[in-house]
Amino acid sequence: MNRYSIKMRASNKEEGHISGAEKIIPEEELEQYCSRLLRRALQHSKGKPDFINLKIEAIREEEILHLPALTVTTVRTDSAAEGREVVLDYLHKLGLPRAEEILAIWEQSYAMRGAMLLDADTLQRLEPDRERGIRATYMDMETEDEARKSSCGGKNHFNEALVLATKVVSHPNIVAELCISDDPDYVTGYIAAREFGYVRITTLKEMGSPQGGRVFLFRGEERDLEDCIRYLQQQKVLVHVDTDTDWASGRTVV
Ligand code: PML
Ligand code: MG
Repeated sequence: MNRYSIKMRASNKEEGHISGAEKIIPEEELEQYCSRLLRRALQHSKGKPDFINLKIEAIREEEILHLPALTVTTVRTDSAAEGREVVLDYLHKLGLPRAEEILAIWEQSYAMRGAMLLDADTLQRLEPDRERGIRATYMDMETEDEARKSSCGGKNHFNEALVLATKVVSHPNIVAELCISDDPDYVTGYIAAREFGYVRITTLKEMGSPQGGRVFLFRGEERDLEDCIRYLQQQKVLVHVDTDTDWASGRTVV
């Protein structure tokens, strides 16, 4: 099958970045998805873009890594403080004694365009460009579920985050990922790791806050770093999800 990667990003002078999305799709669906992504760029609540970039690249089948989606658990929390406690618990489960410090450093990622790459033990920042951060990219979901496929016109935070987290924590040197959305009205965040899957935390920040960011926690030798960054930014990944899962709420509520 001939597949293509499509990436869309939209911006304007007032807001800067407005919207961005990506897909990996068969050639027959290329036209349809280009127009959906274009609509998404044009209808974003942040405003009208004065610049839209659509980048289309051919992908060979043998370049694609296929991964099963992480299992999903939902933890209900009523406040940002409670949410942060949940993150701390999970970081401790991973044997990371400097969990409190990791949470404090996470806040520095709020000003970045991409994610922070942080050494989980020394807490040294590892991104080559600290302002840009690491852009985990070239990934999409593979599913037979037509409703989920067609939701690509609008943003589905959860679907997109599950795909990204599955890719990111599948690298052997990434112990976990932490994420809070920068959308002011989206307070659900998560911690993901190979050990326990994707843990959604229903309240992880205050409603109305535009602060959000991602941290990838790295554990490994210096010689592993280059391969890890290459994987995060360039490896093509398709994440496979079951069609019979209640994706809206996640699988387990604890
Ligand atoms: C983002 O805004 O891209 C981050 C989305 C976090 C999604 C959390 C969830 O709903 O599981
Ligand atoms: Mg956002």
